[in-house]
Amino acid sequence: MKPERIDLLIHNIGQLVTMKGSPGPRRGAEMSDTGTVSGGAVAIADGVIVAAGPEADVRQAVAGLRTERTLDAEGRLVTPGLVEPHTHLVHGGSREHEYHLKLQGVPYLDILAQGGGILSTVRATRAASEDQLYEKARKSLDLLMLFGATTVEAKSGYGLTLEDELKQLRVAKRLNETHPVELVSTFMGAHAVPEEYKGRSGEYVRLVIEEMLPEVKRQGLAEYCDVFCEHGVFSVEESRQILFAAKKLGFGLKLHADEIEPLGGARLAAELGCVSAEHLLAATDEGLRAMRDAGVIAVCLPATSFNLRAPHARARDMIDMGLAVALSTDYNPGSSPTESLQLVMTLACLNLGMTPEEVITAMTVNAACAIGRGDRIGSLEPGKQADLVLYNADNPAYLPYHFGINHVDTVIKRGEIVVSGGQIVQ
Ligand code: IZC
Ligand code: ZN
Repeated sequence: MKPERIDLLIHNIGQLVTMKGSPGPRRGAEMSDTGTVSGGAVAIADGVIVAAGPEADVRQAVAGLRTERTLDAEGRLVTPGLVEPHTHLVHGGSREHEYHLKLQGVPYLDILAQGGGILSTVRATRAASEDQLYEKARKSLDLLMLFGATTVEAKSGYGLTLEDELKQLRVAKRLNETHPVELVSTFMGAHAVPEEYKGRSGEYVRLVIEEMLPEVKRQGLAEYCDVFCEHGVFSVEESRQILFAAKKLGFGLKLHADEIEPLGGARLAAELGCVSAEHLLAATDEGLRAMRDAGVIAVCLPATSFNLRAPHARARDMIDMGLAVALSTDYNPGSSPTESLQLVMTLACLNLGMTPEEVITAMTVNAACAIGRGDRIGSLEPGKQADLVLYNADNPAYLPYHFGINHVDTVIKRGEIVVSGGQIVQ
């Protein structure tokens, strides 16, 4: 339906990355097609895109309509709002007290096995009030937004009791209601075996399946269920049981798969019809082919590999095999304490062998599909939500190239300017 007026017309855009075309996700060679036009404009009404493309076409499409506000992009690069499909956003405390262990070369899983790592954050999260968790997560969400994210997935998994998991999920719900960034919630009660269940993981798995999953569902606090399928954490069989139960309850499925050891997580994600599988550093060709054939999106997390000084996911091979790849910070207090998707852009180019065009695809349309939002966000096309980012850059390659700084000038969420001149609009 044609609107009666335009709320915001952004004109004089240098390069406009539209990602228009297929509903997504983009697989393999399609990931290079970003639908970029030079000399663009975007017209927005009621938080939705009315027209996006070459400025002359957009002006023609909205001719005769009153325009409430215009924004001169002054030749800047514009992309769809970045979509962050994998974070452990809500948690208490931080883990710099373990940094010296990590620097000495103590492996991530050893720190966990000694009662640190995730379990250290579990203690801090249990001890924190809901308001404290909210305040801490809000600051991180502000940073994610300042670095260009307009939608963010957030996992629980630092409570590991029913009440503490619900507490984390309620914080994510409140953030979604109060912060400009939109949140998508994932229940991850199977993130670690809590200390009080040490040596009794089977009993904890039963608690997750019989008590936590049904109650999270009853309260409508999460859309997805995720499991840390890893040596010494949850086995492939335990992961299968949890995800199978979640699927029956109507959750979408995600899986931390083959991050450190090649356990067969990729194959399990394909078997269960997960929307995405994450990490995949150790995934075999056979596992990746199974994911491709089942349409599971591969979410790569190069900041985690960088920070753990671990091997890199084979994103180049994945794309060449025809998979759809998405990218994420994996923001969490242990393996990846960063909110910068722009740092991830650089690491994806340098360490995963991706091109800047593939990186933008992986952070927009493919990331949107990895959280079930491909119909509403991830591209700039008529009818889609008006989420976009203006950068102090001329072209996509400049973003990963000039690294370690923030290029974002303006962020627009649902048609509202929420960041301007690199600052949050109060
Ligand atoms: O807190 O260490 N990998 N879970 C699985 C994490 C990293 C988060 C953490
Ligand atoms: Zn994770």
